Amino acid sequence: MAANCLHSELEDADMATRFTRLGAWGLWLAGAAWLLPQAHAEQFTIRYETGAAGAQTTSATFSTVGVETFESVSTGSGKTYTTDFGTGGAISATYQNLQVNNADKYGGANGSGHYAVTFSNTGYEINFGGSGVNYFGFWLSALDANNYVTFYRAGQKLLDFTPADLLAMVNGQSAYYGNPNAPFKGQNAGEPYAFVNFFNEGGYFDRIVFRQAGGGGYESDNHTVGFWQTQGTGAVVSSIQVTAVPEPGLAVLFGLGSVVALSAARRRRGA
Ligand SMILES: [Ca+2]
Ligand SMILES: [Ca+2]
Repeated sequence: MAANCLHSELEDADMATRFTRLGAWGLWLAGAAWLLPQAHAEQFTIRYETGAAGAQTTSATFSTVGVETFESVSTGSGKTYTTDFGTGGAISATYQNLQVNNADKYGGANGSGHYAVTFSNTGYEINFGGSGVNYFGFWLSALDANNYVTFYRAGQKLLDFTPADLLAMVNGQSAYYGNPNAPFKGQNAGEPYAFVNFFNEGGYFDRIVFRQAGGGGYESDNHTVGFWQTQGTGAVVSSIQVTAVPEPGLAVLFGLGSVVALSAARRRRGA
């Protein structure tokens, strides 16, 4: 009787171990499934500030936000520049191949200081540390049809924003045309000036590329980054559903990681 009891207790203990193992495997598989590459749809909403024509800052609100004004960057081209956007280190990024100019009729918030520009299709890029941010906004000055800005996450292109929609929206609104700032006020009257906001509503981005796909330049200032709470008072330019699919390289890496983890688990079980 006592022996039977002992046997039964041993069996119970064995069953409990098995269940624990099953549970652990279940958790592991769930974790692996979560890590495996999956297409993930998310929405970008793009707004331009309408509160006052000539607005050079955002009306959105944030849990964390910072602004790069380029005032501490010397003028010149081909620059690598790391900044925390004045966030005290909460958000940081490195600009590569950046050109910075003195304010002129094409750019420079408030008509003074420095601004960012590119004249090439290679352009310049901003690489964020960590998992990136879900908001980017900037004062887009002297907007032209060749201004392209592209958002990426983990090497995957999320959004290639062409200026056609924004140009169409401000077309005919004379308040947006020409430099709004003294001492260049009214100059370059054939091109609009507007503050543009990009809100990712379903995820983050960690790389932004500015490029000029033809003649002219892509001028901008007051690069604003952060984690948004409300989208402010701007008008919607477009709301675009994007699909992020991890790179094949990453998928292979995840797959390889799973195989390695499986063999390690098998070895541990066999030992
Ligand atoms: Ca500036
Ligand atoms: Ca331009």
